[in-house]
Amino acid sequence: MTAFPDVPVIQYEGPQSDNPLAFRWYNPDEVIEGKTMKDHMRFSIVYWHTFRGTGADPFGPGTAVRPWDDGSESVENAQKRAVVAFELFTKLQAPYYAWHDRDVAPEGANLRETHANLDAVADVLEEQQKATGVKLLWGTANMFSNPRFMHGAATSCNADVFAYAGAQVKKALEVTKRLGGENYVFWGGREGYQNLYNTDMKRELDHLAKFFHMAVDYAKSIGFDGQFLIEPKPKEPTKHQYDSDAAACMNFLRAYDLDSHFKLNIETNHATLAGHTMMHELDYAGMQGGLGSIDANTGDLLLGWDTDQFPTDYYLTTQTMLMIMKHGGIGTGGVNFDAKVRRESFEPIDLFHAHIGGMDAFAKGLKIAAAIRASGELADFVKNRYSTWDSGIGAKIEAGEVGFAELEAYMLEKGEVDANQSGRQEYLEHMINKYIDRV
Ligand code: XLS
Ligand code: NI
Ligand code: NI
Repeated sequence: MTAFPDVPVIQYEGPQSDNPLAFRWYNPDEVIEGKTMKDHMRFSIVYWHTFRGTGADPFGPGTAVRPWDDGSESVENAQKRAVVAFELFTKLQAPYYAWHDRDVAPEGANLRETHANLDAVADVLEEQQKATGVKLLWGTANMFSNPRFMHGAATSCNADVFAYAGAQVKKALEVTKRLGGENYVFWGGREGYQNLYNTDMKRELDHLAKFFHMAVDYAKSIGFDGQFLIEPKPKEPTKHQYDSDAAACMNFLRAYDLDSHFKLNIETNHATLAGHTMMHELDYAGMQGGLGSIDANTGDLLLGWDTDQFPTDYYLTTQTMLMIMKHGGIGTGGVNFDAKVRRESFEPIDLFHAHIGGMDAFAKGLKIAAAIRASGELADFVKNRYSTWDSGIGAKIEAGEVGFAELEAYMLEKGEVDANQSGRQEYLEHMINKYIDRV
């Protein structure tokens, strides 16, 4: 049985290929800076958008044609779907995938039944992982769809909801461990507020931290040694999400003594919703030692919500790979396509076009970034721009040898600052184009 009879295993054919079902740039075994493309990217496909997305929007129902799915919430349907998912992962040569507990298995009549459903589907996932070699990048728990989570999960005003969420994450951690998951992610879901009149923000944040500490303790007790990740997002579904951006997350982690256990999973469309670029969020997380993984998508700059589109923009992928390489790589994380095909792209084949385009855009971004790094042109410019800090008064300031009194004495003697140099933004933007042209 095959769900995609007309799709072969996608192969690298090179930039001149006109075959839409081939990679033009993603060549898994090609070595760049001493590492294969496969290991640089660690591509991952998400279960939720790709296998549970229907294309429904607030104005109409789903449009997606998915012949393998009978549309029911049965365990049997979920198990069949899992087999199809691995056919797609394999045909795209994606080494990893990621899920929420509720994507892979349906909720039962009670928690006991829900746990059993998850186990029953995990049996198939485990079997498929073994048969194909595809691995689990991360697991997570959906603590935002069910109405019980209307006020949040760990930050709910209702203590029972916190307890339910704890039980759910306990199970999700066990299944993630069973499937060899390399990370475990917390995206905030409904952890935030719609208004402050009814919200005790301090109490909610204390609870959130307590929840994370419980997760760390439980992971330790079962021997799960995957990396914990928090996924910043500023808004949607709530008006203010507590994990609003990389800086807010790092502050939260430090304030509650969680920074040694958590890193960040940075998502492009969340960065732009926060009023930042992906490059900014990656550089910030990286310089704080908190860069763990990325959710690779893009937004539509004319739309103000999380559109989760597949990335094809070389500037975006170049900047992303420049930052990842600058900060020493993605570790146990990956380039995870938290992206969905448009409602109008309703055919199964669109899932392939979408991922091939995203993987190729990242592969080319990696090559461009490597070329920029190899020439040293950009790094030299930046180094030179800060050269006044390498000797003289700059070096003394950095070394902590002087205070305001010495600075005053220095400036009284000198009278005026040395001339400033141009930032050369336009020169640099044009220079980056040179590498995009040449790769
Ligand atoms: C939502 C998030 C979500 C997480 C996983 O905006 O991106 O998909 O990645 O819960
Ligand atoms: Ni995401
Ligand atoms: Ni998102």
